[in-house]
Amino acid sequence: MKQQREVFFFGTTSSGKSTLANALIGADLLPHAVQEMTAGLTRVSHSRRKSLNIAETDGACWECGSFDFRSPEQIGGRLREVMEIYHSRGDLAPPRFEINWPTRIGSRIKRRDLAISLVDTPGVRWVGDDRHSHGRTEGAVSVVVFGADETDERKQFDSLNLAMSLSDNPTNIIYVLNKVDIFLNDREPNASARQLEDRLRRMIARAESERGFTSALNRQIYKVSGRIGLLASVIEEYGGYKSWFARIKAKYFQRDAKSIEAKALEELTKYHRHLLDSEFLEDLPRATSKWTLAQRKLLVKVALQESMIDPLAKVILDTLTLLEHPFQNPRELVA
Ligand SMILES: Nc1nc2c(ncn2[C@@H]2O[C@H](COP(=O)(O)OP(=O)(O)OP(=O)(O)O)[C@@H](O)[C@H]2O)c(=O)[nH]1
Ligand SMILES: [Mg+2]
Repeated sequence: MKQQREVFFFGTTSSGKSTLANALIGADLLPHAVQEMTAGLTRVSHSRRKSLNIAETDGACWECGSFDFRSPEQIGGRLREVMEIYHSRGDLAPPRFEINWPTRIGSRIKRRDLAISLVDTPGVRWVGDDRHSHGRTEGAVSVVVFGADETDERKQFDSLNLAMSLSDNPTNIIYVLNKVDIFLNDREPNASARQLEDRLRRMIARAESERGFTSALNRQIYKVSGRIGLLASVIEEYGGYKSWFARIKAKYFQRDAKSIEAKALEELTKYHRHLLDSEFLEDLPRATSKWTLAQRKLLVKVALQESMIDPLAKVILDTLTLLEHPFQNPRELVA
């Protein structure tokens, strides 16, 4: 029997929770949008099978039950439809989705007795927003996502408090500063990100001390770009870049692989001037459709590195594994 371990995503609306979860999944499954998007809870469990189940919730006026959907478009499209109906009505119980999917992060788990689920939540929308009735996150890892473009500090503090109040142990919370790509145009991108990071670190310390946690640890804040990570991991998967076997799988077994790869590549090229050396840029044809496989592979490799998605996946998996050995956990030793 596998032990199921959950990873919850918290944060203010539009901080990029769904985009980041998608990047760790390696597919564009969870709907994301400029305006408030996610409604209800969506659990994505790592599995070799692909499926979608929509739970019967109070007043649900959408089709519930199991769907034999295999492509990210089908699943993401259905989630979006249901979430839009829910937002437009306002009087219904929030929907609940269960997805099985072969996730990028889950495929890195070597142990056969451990299984991972990612749980996407709706954002904290206003100060005091308490629509989160999903209960405590005991025995789970919580990822608190801060958007680098968020200006409302009180809302950020509220989302932080929510994650802390639902968690049984502050060492199981991972802090992420997302959208750091917005600093790419700055003269000193690292300095801009560091300033924000310092402010957030002070905010975390304040929230911890208000809860009576006497933390001796300097909380780490992981800087990522969910957007770049999502695009790069989707291209890698649907272009079959990892091996000849992956290329055959993409070509013959993944629906719409070619168009999914092309769409993500087109999007990613918006960033390529920041990612690639000028020498390399000179040789690149203007149209992405004319790029060679080697050129596409290089862009994806650099984008994945810059996005810091895989190092974040490692931190999440390390934290999940530590949950089983509480006495290796520094918090438990000093408590
Ligand atoms: N530049 C940039 N934009 C991002 C990044 N991640 C997400 N976004 C954008 O931010 C907006 C919100 O992203 P979502 O993933 O929907 O955010 P969310 O936190 O899930 O939002 P709710 O579900 O509504 O709470 C979308 O327009 C995304 O494209 C990123 O790393 N960089
Ligand atoms: Mg969302």
